[in-house]
Amino acid sequence: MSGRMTSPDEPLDASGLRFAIVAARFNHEITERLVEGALECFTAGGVSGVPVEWVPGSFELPLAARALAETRGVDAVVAVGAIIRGGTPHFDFISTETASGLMSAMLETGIPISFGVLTTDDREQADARAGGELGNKGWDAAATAIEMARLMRRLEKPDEDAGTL
Ligand code: DLZ
Repeated sequence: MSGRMTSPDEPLDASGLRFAIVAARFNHEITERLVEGALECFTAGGVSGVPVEWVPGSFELPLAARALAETRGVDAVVAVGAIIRGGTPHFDFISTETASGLMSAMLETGIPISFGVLTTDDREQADARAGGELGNKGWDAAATAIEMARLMRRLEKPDEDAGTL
């Protein structure tokens, strides 16, 4: 499965870092592929055995992401979901609250939480971004988590950072 790699200046090196994934079961045919992409990215970065916790839908992601960030000693969390527009205003409520809830959880905990949540008009657009012709946004979210974890390690522990990170 292919995805965007980080820039040449930012190698995909997750060694020594810890991560967790929280994923929404709603639209699971999509989110399972996003989780797969995220796990492949972590493996490519040198980290295996990243735990995956499931919640019912994207609306539940912020609370669970926050709990993971606070209790698991992780350097970053990846939140995965697929919000697909239907015929009601549900889409707008869920996508807005999910994004703002994840941002609040990230700022309140100080732990990076990357936004691996698709917000698409239809299933076709979601398929394209979950291992289809537009790559895998789960991979991208994991790459972002790695980059942000490295950055936070560098900013918070500059002395330990002189070597590899
Ligand atoms: C209810 C609902 C709807 C209509 N659509 C989605 C969606 O496209 N993607 C998603 O992740 N979750 C959806 N949900 C479920 C809500 O996120 C949430 O789980 C329920 O409203 C219960 O709080």
